[in-house]
Amino acid sequence: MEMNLRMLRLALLLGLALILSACGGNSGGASGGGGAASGGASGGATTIEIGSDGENLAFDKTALTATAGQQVTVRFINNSAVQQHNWVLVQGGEAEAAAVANGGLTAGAAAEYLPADKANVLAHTAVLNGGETGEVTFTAPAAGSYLFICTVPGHYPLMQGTLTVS
Ligand SMILES: [Cu+2]
Repeated sequence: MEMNLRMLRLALLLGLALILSACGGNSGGASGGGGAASGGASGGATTIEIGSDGENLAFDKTALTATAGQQVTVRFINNSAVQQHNWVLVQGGEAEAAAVANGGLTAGAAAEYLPADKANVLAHTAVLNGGETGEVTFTAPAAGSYLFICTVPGHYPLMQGTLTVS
């Protein structure tokens, strides 16, 4: 019985995947494998991949999405050969993000360029050297817009993006 249900669920997922790949649209957001109304609880876990944009001081994606309460893993790939980067998700707006970046600057490399006061740091990877990949898993916060930044000195003004939680 349990086996049949599993197979049925798998078949449904495969069917959904086929439909999604067939129509190519992405209107539903990026909740990987969640399934629209069938899942019940707050959407399945999802993994988001993001990188730095080569040697530019930029992320290769500036818009990410998640569902409130969803378990999110961000896999951040430092595509630069020489620059260090991190990925830091901030609670608040531009002012809070600037404060986190400035606090990180003051705290320095030994503190992973993170401020002493982490009240507005929702999630962060380690500081990654060129070519490294780091992951952080967190629970998506309440619906809203959240800035993500790199706090390696001098990068914050250019390395920003928005996580939209719905
Ligand atoms: Cu950076």
